[in-house]
Amino acid sequence: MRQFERYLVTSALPYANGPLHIGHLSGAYLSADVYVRFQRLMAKDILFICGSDEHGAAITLRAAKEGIQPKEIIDKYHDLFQKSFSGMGISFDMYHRTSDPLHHETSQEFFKTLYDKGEFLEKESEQFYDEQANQFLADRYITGTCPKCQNENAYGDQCERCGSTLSPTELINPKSTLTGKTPKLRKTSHWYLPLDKYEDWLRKWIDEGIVDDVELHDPSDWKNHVLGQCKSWLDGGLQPRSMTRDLDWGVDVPATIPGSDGKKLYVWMDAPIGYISATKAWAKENNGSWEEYWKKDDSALIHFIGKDNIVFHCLIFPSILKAHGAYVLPVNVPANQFMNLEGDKISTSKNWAVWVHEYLEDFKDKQDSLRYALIKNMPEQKDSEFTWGSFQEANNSELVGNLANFINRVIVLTNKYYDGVVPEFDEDMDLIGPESQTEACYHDSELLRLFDDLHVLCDAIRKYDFRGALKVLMEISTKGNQILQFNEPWKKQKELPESVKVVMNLSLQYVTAISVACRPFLPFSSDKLREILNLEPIKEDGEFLDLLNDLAEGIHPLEAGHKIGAPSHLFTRIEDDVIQAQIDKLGTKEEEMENPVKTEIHFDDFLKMDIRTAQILSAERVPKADKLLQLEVDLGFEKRIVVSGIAEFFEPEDVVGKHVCLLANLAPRKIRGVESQGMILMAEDDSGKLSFVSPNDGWPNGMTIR
Ligand code: B3M
Ligand code: ZN
Repeated sequence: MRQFERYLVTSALPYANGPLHIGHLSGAYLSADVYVRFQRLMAKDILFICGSDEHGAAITLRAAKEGIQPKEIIDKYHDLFQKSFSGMGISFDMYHRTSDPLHHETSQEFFKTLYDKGEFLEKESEQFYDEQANQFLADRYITGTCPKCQNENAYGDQCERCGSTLSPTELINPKSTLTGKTPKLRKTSHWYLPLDKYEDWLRKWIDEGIVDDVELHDPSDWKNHVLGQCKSWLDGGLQPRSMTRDLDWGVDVPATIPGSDGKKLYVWMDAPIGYISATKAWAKENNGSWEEYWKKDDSALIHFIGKDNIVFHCLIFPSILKAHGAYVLPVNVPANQFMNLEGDKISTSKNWAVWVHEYLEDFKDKQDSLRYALIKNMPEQKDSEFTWGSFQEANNSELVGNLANFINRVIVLTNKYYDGVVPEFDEDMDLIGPESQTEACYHDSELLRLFDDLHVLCDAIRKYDFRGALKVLMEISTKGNQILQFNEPWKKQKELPESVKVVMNLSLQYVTAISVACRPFLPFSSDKLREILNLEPIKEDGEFLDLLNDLAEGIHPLEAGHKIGAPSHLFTRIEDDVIQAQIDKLGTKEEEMENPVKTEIHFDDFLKMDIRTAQILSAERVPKADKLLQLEVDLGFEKRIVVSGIAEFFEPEDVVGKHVCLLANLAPRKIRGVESQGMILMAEDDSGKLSFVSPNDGWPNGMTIR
């Protein structure tokens, strides 16, 4: 493996148009966080960069639907993202946003450089234009019938029913989502990146890791599914791809470029440049150099993403970087596949998701339980599945039953036998061991075994095998439990106190090692554990490396004589009812209306109703009926008696003279002996309070309302 002086790790910039769910976490964020925390613990120079992706048609479309400005949407989600990420312990060095002026400048500079170098093709094409809304329509702004499966609600870029990739002109009966009108084709001109021209070097880079005769990375370090996707794109032949759009939200094409009017950068051109802008923002705040990370060839750029972003990070963005020049290319793109939920795809529209901000509210202080379950099940090589049942099982049997149980036993016994002071022991004394254990087992040899296990853990993380690494961590805890189980200090303390000291000292070394080794996965628990051990909190500044060096030199990570703290539970059980409540929540809409709109009717149904303006002439209570008023109303052409259930809210004298709307052709019916000839229309609020629906004063009675 090549040696690098510094690392720049990026996680895909989430679209600021909806909250984060566990699929996001397990894809691009937790994986990167484990990796970055680990490298910090190994004293590496590493930067962790992310931010909100605030451009793109999905955001403008949603704003248009809700009748608000894109800014309101991006602000809301940018804020929520920051809370969700920090709540889950995702330890970015910089979380930026693409609406920031620094990003606009940076991506414009990129565009201008590519333009000046003649890298773009300028091409005219015909695109759909909404003449009423006066704008070109992005693919997502057009719906119509899918030519493949006849789904009537296919989008201009994709049919969600049959999964086909479409182009807007393929849709049968296309409609603008803005106005519902049929859009017209109109000529427009855009700048294209000639990806076909880059095919050769891209192929050599993907297949061999070599660009311009320099070996940049070893392709065998890359995940198979990532290489597979890249190769299939390359084998299919790359096409020039438009890098601009006719939109009113996004980064402007630099004004100095002729024809830039009304043109914005394609969101997939600007978003990855967001990684660079974010690094610049970090450098500004920290007095650092962003260029070292992006331009020195001993810097490792690593993109953590989900599999749907592979083509952008492995083919398009590298092409942009190379076309610009002076930038490094990624040494790896360890994309994850997708995580499903309870047997189905995660779906925002169906609310089939575990939302991160809701989890944080429902499971206070249990961030590590979710981190654990998601890492354990990370879709590293293939799609995986999250179920609440397996989450509960992982928490209760593994975190509580194995990890917390081991630690708690060691801490409780140390406090009990030695008043919390780490015991000295006789180096030559072997462990007690079970009857069946034939080989003598010494403290030192056990620590060497721990050292080996920790090495395996480190190697797994370096290979982006986070599931494997987490498994090793749990095996270390299992071994700790076995040491206790074999040696049974609680039985031997009376007759063999010197042997018990060996066992307890060794167990304490294990617990100390775990406080460091669990850090990348379970940072919150690592903090707690350091407190329980009465050790310095971990600053992620080379502590893992120190631990390995100590063990290699025979130095005990926890010195005899050190006084630890009191026991406290690292993890607690999660009960069935809590899990059931989460399962019940799936697929239900939080903001479901209490009073949903009734099933649709046809205009003819509506026309059957004869609603007229009228005025109340007199009113009196109906005897022995608290809710009813008997009203005489004037319809202009005739007078009628109407019984109305409004007496709880209005006194008779309040309503005389009121202008009202009357359903005039409702079949008459007898109420408390009085024949009611129509119905007054009232508006009702959530609490059941009524108010009149009144035409303006001065309007004649008997007019038709429709
Ligand atoms: N926002 C797409 C996504 O969230 C996109 C990633 C940008 S990374 C530069 O899937
Ligand atoms: Zn279809």
